[in-house]
Amino acid sequence: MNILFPKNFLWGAATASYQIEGAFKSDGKGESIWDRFTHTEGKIKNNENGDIAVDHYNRYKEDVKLMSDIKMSAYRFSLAWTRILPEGKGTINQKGIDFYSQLIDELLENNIKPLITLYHWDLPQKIQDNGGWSNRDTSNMFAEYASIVAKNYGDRVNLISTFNEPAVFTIHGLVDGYMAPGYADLDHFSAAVHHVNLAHGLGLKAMRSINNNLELGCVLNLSPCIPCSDDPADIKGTKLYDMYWNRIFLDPMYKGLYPNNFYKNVERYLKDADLNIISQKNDYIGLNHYQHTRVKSDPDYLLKARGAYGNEKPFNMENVELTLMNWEIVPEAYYNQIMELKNKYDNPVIYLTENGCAYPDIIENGKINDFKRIEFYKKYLSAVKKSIDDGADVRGYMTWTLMDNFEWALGFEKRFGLIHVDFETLKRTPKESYYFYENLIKNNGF
Ligand code: GCO
Repeated sequence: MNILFPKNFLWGAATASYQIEGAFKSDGKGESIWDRFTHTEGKIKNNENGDIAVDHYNRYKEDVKLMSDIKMSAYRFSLAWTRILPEGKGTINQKGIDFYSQLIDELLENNIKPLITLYHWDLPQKIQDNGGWSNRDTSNMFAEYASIVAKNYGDRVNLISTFNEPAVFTIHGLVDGYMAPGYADLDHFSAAVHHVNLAHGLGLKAMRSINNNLELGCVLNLSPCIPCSDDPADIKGTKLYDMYWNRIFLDPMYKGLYPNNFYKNVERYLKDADLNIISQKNDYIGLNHYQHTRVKSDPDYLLKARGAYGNEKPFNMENVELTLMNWEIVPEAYYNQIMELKNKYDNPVIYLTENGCAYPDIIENGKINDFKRIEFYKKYLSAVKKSIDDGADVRGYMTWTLMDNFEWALGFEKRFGLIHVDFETLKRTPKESYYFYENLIKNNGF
């Protein structure tokens, strides 16, 4: 063994409410945009949906036990806004509050630190009906929701992220329509970008006014963008792509400014104090990272974003190893991304909130020998270790994901879990990578 991590490094897994919980209208839960979107014919591969997902709502104890059996020290999960506030605002649904309260207690009893994400894409449909993120009121509603979370769980949970991957849900939700709510409307998109940023700032403020001990930040998916060739057009396209995918949330939140070329799009939505509210001090950055992005000059660069999600493989080079998502395996990009945050964003505390890979794992003789996933983890964790050695303040690693689950527009086909789930019976079976993770945790390295 030669790769050792710092003492007290957090080892965990990440999930998201819509992808695992199911129970889509149990115990008073309201409708979210993902309920609506998946129930619309033709939006999701094989018309699948998360109505049942992997039934974590009813099986959370079993799932926590699986984490505790290998001594995970952290678990990152998101709350469904519509369980807590079925209509997005107004009356609180006590049963929703209770569900997450029980989950948190179960985690704490098992020495697993809970990390909450407030918003992993499942906006209350009622709020969407009033314009969703294009409406400035939504930012205030988000802050109200955040304060309810801080009041109810802040005594037991101190790490809270406002959003998961705002670039993904705004671009895919409002530019190419590939994800909920499924629009292609650039004005809606620009307004949404600003209001999500604002909601982040207002959310931080609201939570801090309730509890000053919380550690707060945002989870961003960042990926170094590299041009496909030295053609100046490709180089220019890459800058643009980088702006949309990496900077329009990171820079306002962590630097207090919009990229110059984007400013004109949001100017009309900006009010005086907004940028100060948005850029108030974050306690950490949550980094989700899967691959780097190769960019070709393309006037439809934003619409082509879908390719980066894994539906097509337009920009991959030949002879590069790919995962089932058609994502390239490039651990150096992970190292570079972490170091960029260290060097250009003021050496922040970093939690690695997602990293992982999909493979077509199958059970053979009762075993799932996902050795490719183990190799992936070894490579990516070596990159993490190198970044720590080079001074990055990385405090923990959450693998995506605990167990196979509903992969958004791609339905149930792409398996990312350490634990295999039979989507018919919902039986959980640990893969070999789960046992690799067990040893990793035990040795604090590999
Ligand atoms: C995202 C999300 C996860 C995904 C994972 C694999 O990045 O899209 O945070 O919900 O399932 O990244 O695609």
